[in-house]
Amino acid sequence: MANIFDKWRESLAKTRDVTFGKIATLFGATEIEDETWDQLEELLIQADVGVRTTLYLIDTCQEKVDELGLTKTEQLKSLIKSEMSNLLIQPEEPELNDHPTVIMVAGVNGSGKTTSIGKLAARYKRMGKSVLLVAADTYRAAAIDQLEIWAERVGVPIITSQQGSDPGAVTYDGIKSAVSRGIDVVLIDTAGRLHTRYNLMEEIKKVYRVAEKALPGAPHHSWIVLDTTTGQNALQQAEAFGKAVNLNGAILAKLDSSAKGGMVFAIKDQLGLPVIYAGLGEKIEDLQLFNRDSFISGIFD
Ligand SMILES: Nc1nc2c(ncn2[C@@H]2O[C@H](COP(=O)(O)OP(=O)(O)OP(=O)(O)O)[C@@H](O)[C@H]2O)c(=O)[nH]1
Ligand SMILES: [Mg+2]
Repeated sequence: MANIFDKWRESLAKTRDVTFGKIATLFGATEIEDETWDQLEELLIQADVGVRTTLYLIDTCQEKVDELGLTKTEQLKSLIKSEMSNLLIQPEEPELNDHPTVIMVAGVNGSGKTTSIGKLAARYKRMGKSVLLVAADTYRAAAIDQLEIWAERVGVPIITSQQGSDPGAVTYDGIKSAVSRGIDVVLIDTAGRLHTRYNLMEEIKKVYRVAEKALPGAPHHSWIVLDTTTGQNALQQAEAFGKAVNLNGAILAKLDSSAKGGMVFAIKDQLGLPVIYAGLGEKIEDLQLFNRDSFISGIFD
């Protein structure tokens, strides 16, 4: 366990050093003053927590400070940590009980979809599940190659089609193939698309409809991959994808290379989505179940 904790700490170094570490220095043996709240507000916004979530946190903490009669900033520190923790959901490993369980992965260009799928395939395989990858990013030949490399590396089968072909068709074939082969988990890699491009968002809706046609109830999970380095922008992306398709979770990629880990707090607060997995590095085992406690202590301490 110590290992996992260290890994989170190490991956959160940028977020801690650039932003939350400064918040931690506000807390000491001093008295809570008006200025403390102003500084806290400013630092939370700088930390990509987002204006709405920041104001919510400040309000809630101010109320509790009055209610409990707290006077010292060090008391405020544990209060804010626990209120921040309340903004996060501790996820459990998603249920993979449907045979097959179809998981659709979407997001903007370069957010980390294909890499996250490769890591998820390895994770589920380690859990004893049979996994099939579907290359529904048919825009670029390189995208298909990239997923093929992951399939080979992890040792799982893959369904592909020609570059430029219909992403719905390969999705359909992939799910049908998984059903007939008795596969446990199907991971569908979709093309990166800007959430502002109408046609591309219509296309992903179609891919979802095809999945449902291939297997009623599919996709069982639909996750958006958010690049943590984009901070608050990622929220607008998630909102737009959520309007197009029925998302039930987020994967936070590149937490290790971002100073903007504060955006995590807004995901549940503003979008109602749980963060299920987090990318803590480049290695195959670096996609981990989001850990609320490790996250909070990793950014502050
Ligand atoms: N450090 C780090 N790098 C990551 C992580 N996840 C993805 N990357 C890197 O981010 C880059 C883009 O990842 P991809 O998986 O290709 O992203 P994508 O969303 O599939 O991209 P498109 O298919 O082009 O839309 C690659 O260089 C990955 O190695 C992570 O958790 N940590
Ligand atoms: Mg990709």
